Amino acid sequence: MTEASRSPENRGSACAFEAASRVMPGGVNSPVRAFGAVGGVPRFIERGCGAILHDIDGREYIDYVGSWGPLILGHAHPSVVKAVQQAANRGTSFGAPTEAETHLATLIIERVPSIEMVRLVNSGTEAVMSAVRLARAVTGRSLIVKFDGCYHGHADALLVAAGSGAMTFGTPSSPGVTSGAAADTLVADYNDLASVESALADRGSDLAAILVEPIAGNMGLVPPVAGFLAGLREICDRTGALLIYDEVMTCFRVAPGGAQALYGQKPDITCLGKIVGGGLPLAAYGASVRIMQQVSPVGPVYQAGTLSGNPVATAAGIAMLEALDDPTIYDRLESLSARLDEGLREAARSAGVATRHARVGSMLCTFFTDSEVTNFATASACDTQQYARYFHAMLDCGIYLAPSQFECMFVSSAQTEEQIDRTVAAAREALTLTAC
Ligand code: KE4
Repeated sequence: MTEASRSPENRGSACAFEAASRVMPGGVNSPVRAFGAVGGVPRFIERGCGAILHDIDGREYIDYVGSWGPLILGHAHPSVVKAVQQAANRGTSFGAPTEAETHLATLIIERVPSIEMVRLVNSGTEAVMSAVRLARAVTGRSLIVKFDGCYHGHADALLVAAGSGAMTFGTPSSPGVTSGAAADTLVADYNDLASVESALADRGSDLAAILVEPIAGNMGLVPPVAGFLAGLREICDRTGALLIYDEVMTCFRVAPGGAQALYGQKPDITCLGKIVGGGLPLAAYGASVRIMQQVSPVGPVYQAGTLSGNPVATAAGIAMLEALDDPTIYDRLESLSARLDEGLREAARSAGVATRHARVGSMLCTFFTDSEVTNFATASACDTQQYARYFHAMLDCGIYLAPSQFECMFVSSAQTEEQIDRTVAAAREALTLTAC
């Protein structure tokens, strides 16, 4: 823990963390927020405005977490807030259909190339869990292939990590996940088609789906190498399996139509989350009409949710997607992100620190390693202790990064060139300070 984390100016967060830890596991409602990977006291946030987070000790941070991706327009975007207020004034939930859900579903279908019909749910976990169930039902098969280092939420069948070697039967990565729940999940190496082929040598006929983050964002940022996504498409076409893109993080982030639009690929089922909910609990999964007609109540695949398509969350999602129609937004995100990426690379060079950098659109990552990062094994070789020192040095400079080497930085359109330059200057100082 750095001096600043113990220092008086963080006393509020330290006290709040102690109180929270007495009533909630780890004092948080999602593990990564607890700073377990970097140590120290998580900052308790009082409010967010644009690109800035304000903590309860009165400190300000330029925010590159953006609530883990949803806040591509920054905090408290006026049109999102207004839509939420107006919706809430009409009632917060009805448990009955509303035209707003049709509106948001239509906006999604218009933007995401492979989606003809969509179901709104409450979280990315729920979207992916439902997509896997749907793929198993449509194909009548059981096996799912996922990739080591890709995260798809905390459904039992997907809390599965590779055992030894590149390809193994999934082994549960959490107590409480039974071997039965993991038995039909195979784990392959990202960017390695051969690792998928070798697993299917004698089981391809039982493959229901390949599930992939088309741009991996949960082992740091690892883009697909040339041919990887097309190769997964070919394997699915050849075996009769479905291809599921988990675009919870990437859709509307790297392009309005997500990674599938960016790379010109066509999955069978797409999972959405984060940005699509405008910062409120809303996610979705979608596919062709043929596939989605298998979902209850039209089809036999059961999936339900008390608050699915919630009117307040739906209003936020509509406002977010409509605000992203501003043709200058993605150009601004590209300009700001390129400026940041170039600055961080130069800062590492001038500090003499071995790093590798990745960027796709407004998703970026600095890996503390001297080797190329193309999968979980190479990502895992990063110096996570050096990342932790860098994280705290940046936090002390008022720069809020993800508290883990295995996450991404997200730029929002609310950031300014001045804030980007201030971030680069802080990185130069932090890298020099923590180089040893
Ligand atoms: P949620 O259930 O957290 O809404 O979404 C799960 C999920 C699914 N798919 C992808 C590609 C994801 O990145 C996520 C969630 N992302 C993490 C951070 N990388 C959320 C942060 C957290 O767990 O608190």
